[in-house]
Amino acid sequence: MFRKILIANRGEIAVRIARACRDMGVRSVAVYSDADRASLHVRLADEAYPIGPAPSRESYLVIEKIIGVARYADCDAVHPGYGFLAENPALARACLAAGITFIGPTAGAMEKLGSKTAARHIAREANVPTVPGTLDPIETAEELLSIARHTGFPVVLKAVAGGGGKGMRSVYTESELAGAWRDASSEALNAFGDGRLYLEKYLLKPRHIEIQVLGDHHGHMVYLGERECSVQRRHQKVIEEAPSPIMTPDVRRRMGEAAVKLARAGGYTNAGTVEFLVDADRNFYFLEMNTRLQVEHPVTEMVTSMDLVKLQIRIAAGEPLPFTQDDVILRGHAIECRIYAEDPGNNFFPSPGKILNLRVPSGPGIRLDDGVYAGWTVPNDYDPMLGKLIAWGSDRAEAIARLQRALDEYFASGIKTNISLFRRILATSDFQDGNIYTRWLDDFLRDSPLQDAPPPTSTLSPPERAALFAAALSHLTKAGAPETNHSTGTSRESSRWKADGRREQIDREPSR
Ligand code: MV4
Repeated sequence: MFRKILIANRGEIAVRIARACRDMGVRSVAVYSDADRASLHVRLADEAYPIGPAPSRESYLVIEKIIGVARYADCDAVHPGYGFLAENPALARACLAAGITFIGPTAGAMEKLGSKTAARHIAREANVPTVPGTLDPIETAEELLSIARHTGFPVVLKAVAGGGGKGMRSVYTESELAGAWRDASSEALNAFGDGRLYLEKYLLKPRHIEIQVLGDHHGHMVYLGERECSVQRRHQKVIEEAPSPIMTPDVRRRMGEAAVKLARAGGYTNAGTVEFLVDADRNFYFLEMNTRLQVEHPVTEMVTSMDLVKLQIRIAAGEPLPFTQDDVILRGHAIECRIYAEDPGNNFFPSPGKILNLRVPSGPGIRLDDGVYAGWTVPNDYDPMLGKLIAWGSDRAEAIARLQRALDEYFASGIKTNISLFRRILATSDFQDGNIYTRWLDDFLRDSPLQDAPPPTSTLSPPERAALFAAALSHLTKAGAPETNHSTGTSRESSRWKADGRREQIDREPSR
């Protein structure tokens, strides 16, 4: 086993990894930018080292700095978390060259399965169903037209280098094809420096369901069931759950086996996720593979009783998987909400700033993976996710009820949060019945303006609510009268995060 692991990340996932290290008796090393000096991951790790200015391009994304700290602090492994360098094969290679273990797949597997078109080739060869369309980038206008006609409308154009819906256009008629091509291509060129596009049949109202896989260095590979991730806002996941409300044991087995076949074909090791689109008849089609631990991994942990980060570390250290596919037993239901510092009243615009008061939920079936504390300032410079609230229940209805209870207990002041969004979603009959698809949330937000929000479905009695409020008030008074204009959130100085957010509001306006 490793002695010391460097955590090349920040926020809640860095905290999550530090906790796994502590549970395993492995020392943890945090790195932090100037904006993160007081961050929770720095406090919870055994050691911490500065890596430069707030912008991630000058800190969390600089491979030489990460390797430099790992060497200086004598680490024997690096965990990349998600985002930042997690899917950058150059970090895996740099670790290898420095004699440090990268906790993740090899650079080669990352390249093969992380590339959308290369992964589509591997899927076809491994007999894993893919959405009908092209395997390679389209070169000419004639080719585009003939492939679109052959595939049948509607079709969707996707960027080879794409992600997050950027460089993606659905096309319903032949006359829209050329314009959509130009738009998608220039958007992709802008965002990724690569304007190449491929084409797929456009599925209407599909679900996004993904399979968690885990492979060791001894030829063992298992699937740990699925996560339903259809509740998304502009290609950002908002709520995830396990299992999927539409899953059957037979479809789960077939999707799981397909995911394992694909990962094996790409020489994959460690934790990975295979994404599928699933239609109303439960036909599934491979979409892409994520070669990292994912934000929503806790719902899988809750229903499998496994610790995915510990397993990642044990696999990277060369241990064989400590169980087989037959030992994977799913129990109960888990639902996760991604809690963000953003303003539901202002189109979910980022709302960083100082957290004045924080009272977090707990109790039966509740797990909170967060990276914040009262008195800490949510920086402008990064994704403003505060953490994830996860509820487990013996069935889906119990998980929903516990999540609603926990949401009502969550109290944060000083920043805006998207807690009210989850209350609204959980109160709909569509969500309660599991009738969700990839555009569901965008449709819901378009069709039900904010005023229609139901009152909080509080499970606290009026005296309990009064007591909670009084406690918060007394804390505020003791802390001295807080300034209401916290410095970072309202300052007029340039904020990269807000500027990015504003740009995305423009870029990501749904086209249909
Ligand atoms: C699709 C699709 C329908 N048909 N591909 C959006 C982001 C990218 N990862 C894949 N996406 C989609 N690809 C075909 N052939 C619908 C979507 C899609 C979507 C997928 C997952 C979650 C939310 C979504 C929202 C809109 C569209």
